[in-house]
Amino acid sequence: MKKPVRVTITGAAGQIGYQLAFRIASGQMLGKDQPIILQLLEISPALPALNGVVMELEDCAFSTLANVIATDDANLAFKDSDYALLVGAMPRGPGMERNDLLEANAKIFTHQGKAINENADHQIKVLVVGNPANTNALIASSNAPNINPKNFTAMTRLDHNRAKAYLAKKINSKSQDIKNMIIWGNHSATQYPDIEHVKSAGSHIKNELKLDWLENDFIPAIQQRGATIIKARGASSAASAASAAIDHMHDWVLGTPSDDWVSMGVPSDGSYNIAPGIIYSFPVRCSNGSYQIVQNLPISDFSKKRMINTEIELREERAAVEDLL
Ligand code: NAX
Repeated sequence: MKKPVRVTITGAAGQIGYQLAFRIASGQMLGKDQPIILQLLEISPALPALNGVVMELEDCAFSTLANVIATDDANLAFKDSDYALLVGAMPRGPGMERNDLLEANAKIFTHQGKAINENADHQIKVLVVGNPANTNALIASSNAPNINPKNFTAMTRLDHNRAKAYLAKKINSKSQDIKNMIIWGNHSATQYPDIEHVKSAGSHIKNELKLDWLENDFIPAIQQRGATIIKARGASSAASAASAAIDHMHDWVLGTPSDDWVSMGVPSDGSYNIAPGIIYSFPVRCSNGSYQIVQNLPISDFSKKRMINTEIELREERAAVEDLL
């Protein structure tokens, strides 16, 4: 067994947190040989519920779970943390405009960015799940000057996984045989799920798909999948979101297969002419605990237009919270 690592989950008593805590504690994120100390953060009114989660974690008797800390103090929750999954966020309430949501969450992610800066291990890897995920990640990063901005990422892996599954169904393949999917941009309805580089069992699939299906079925279905699930379930995606968060962290730490890449929201470095200063989803390859944006992919005019559209939304989100950066 290795030395234990500390994993912080915020919003740990919420829907996604309830899935994540058990899967991480049982070794599904970092491996069965990696002991975990879970550091769970909630707001004060949710502490009784969080204590219930802690009791259930104990009752699982996971061999990989070394300790659990449950708290409403961000400084304690991020103390010496090696990995953080920032899930807790303010949901969009009735009558709330997009900018109200941005502002409410900006406060949470400013506070947590500072707590990470002051308490966490400086090599910490951070995944932001709470929405608006890309801009929340930017705010947290801006408030953590001691941590490399590359270590703050946002989750578009759920969109990536959804797109693979949707394509596999369409062409009668298996999700695991669909490679080189890309989600560009924001985790929002402007995201661009790009199939132009996708291969199934080693062959490009672009020519098997009609433009009409792409434009009027596939792209809107992936962009709206979250809303479709809310309509069906009466609650937003939780198990699939937790699963995607685990995939994101697993691949970042342990690497991507040599014949594939994944989508991650990461600070733009100007690749593909996307403006630096925003957190934008790119195709990335991971190895030795770091990621690199896949370079030099040919981009069609069809794609370019959609990549710019989602970039514009992220720049607008950034402008709305500029004073916090
Ligand atoms: P829930 O409302 O079930 O849980 C959120 C939890 O966060 C609650 O228990 C709440 O008490 C806690 N919380 C609120 N403010 C906090 C703070 N300042 N510190 C610590 N905890 C805090 O929501 P859930 O369904 O778990 O979703 C969580 C977030 O994930 C939402 O923002 C949601 O929009 C977002 N999602 C993001 C996805 C993505 O792909 N990036 C997909 C799934 C999900 O919709």
